[in-house]
Amino acid sequence: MSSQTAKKNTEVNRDIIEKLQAMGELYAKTNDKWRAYSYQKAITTIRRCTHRIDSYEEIIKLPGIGESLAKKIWEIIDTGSFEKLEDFQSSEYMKVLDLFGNVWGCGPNIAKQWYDQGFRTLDDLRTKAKLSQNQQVGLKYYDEFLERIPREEVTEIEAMVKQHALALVPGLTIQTCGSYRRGKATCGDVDILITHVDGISHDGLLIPLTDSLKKCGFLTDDLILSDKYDDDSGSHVKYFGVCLLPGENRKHRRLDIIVIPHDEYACALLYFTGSALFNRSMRSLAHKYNMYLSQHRLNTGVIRKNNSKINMGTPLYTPTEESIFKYLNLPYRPPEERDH
Ligand code: DCP
Ligand code: MG
Ligand code: MN
Repeated sequence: MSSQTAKKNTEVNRDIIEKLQAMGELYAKTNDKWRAYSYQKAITTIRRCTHRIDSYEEIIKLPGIGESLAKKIWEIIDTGSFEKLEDFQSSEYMKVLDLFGNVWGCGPNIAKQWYDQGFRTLDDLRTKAKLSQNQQVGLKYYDEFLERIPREEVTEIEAMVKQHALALVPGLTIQTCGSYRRGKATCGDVDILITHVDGISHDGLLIPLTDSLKKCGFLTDDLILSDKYDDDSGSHVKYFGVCLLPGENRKHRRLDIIVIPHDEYACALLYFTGSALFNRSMRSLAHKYNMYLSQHRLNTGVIRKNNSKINMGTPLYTPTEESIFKYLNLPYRPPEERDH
């Protein structure tokens, strides 16, 4: 979770981290969660090393790195290559899993199922597989969804959503989160968070908003619309879909909109800004303080038994992101420093 030093240290062991990252991602694609997690843990540990790692003895002493992983790390340092990764990357199985896993909404389990059913190409899926609505949309825009969205275009998409939302309800707070708020030059999708300071005017906005955006042709396909209150007794409503800006040579882009009550704004903003990895670290830190951090709120005095909460505790007053960092005894980190 260190920020400035993390950048420098990533440089010193960059080749190791990149190879471990690639391997961890492949394991995630085969749904080998345990291995994917060990790789992620090893990466976090190595990122903290302030110098170039250069002996096997040193690796095996690092916390959380066992013998088998240590040997692989040493192979990378000693030979500059990682045979298992290369084998894995060039196997037909991995290539197909990778291809199928990039269909929006398709997890490793479905990718595996399709592989087991004998499918090998996207055309196989189009012609032979039984596809859900979402998978059909995912396939239709397969290439477009793999392309990153330039930051400037995210700003244009945000402007479009703002225009329609504010025409319905003046005074809404509309904030683009995700990788955009973290300052990235390109984004995978557009994540927009909407609330209203008066605490009530956000209610009932989502459907009229998406209707308005559909009418003008901006929203082209729906993926998920959940306008019921979700888990954790929160009251977020969300829309996941596909949008297309007017004009020549435009591409279909993934758009996520979440509408929330104002008293949950800071926790939702923190969650939706991410990164996912950063969120996980924040949550596990909260856990250590017997707190519980969700996209809705930060609770204190939580009692857990065998990892399940037997007492949910009480919500803390969280008017800003800064206040959440403070409760967790962390120095504030601006969005640009929340990749890890
Ligand atoms: N999020 C999370 N855990 C997940 C998925 C998402 O905590 N499993 C949170 C953190 C993310 C945010 O939601 O930053 C938005 O999710 P995205 O999938 O849109 O991720 P990013 O915007 O960070 O990256 P990208 O540029 O790929 O969209
Ligand atoms: Mg995003
Ligand atoms: Mn998103």
